[in-house]
Amino acid sequence: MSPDKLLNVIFLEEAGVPYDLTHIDFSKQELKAPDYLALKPNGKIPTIEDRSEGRVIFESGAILWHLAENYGKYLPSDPVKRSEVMQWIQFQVDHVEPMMGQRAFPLGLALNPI
Ligand SMILES: N[C@@H](CCC(=O)N[C@@H](CS)C(=O)NCC(=O)O)C(=O)O
Repeated sequence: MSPDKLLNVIFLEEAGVPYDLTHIDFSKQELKAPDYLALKPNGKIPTIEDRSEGRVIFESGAILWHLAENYGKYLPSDPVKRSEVMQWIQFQVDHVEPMMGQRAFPLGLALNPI
């Protein structure tokens, strides 16, 4: 599992929010199937379906922000501190995740050739 998916799962675990995971098979091009693209136009994971609101959210940073706001966890009310949280989410998404993804994706391919 690559870090963009782990980020959201770690939140759910830490916050004690119940969730279900759906397995996506990259080799079957499931991310590019019309029903998936209807939910997530860029055809990538992660995507969540928040059943409490009946809507879909994509992009790991946006998902994290959505969960933090909706479940009232780890997001300070002070605007300066909220901004700091957003800065670290953005740092993770823009700088940490891509580097880890570049390592994880070829490793996954090597272990499970398409
Ligand atoms: N910036 C996106 C990155 C999403 C992303 O690149 N996901 C990869 C897996 S780590 C993916 O779905 N790759 C399949 C593809 O591009 O077809 C996020 O944080 O959600």
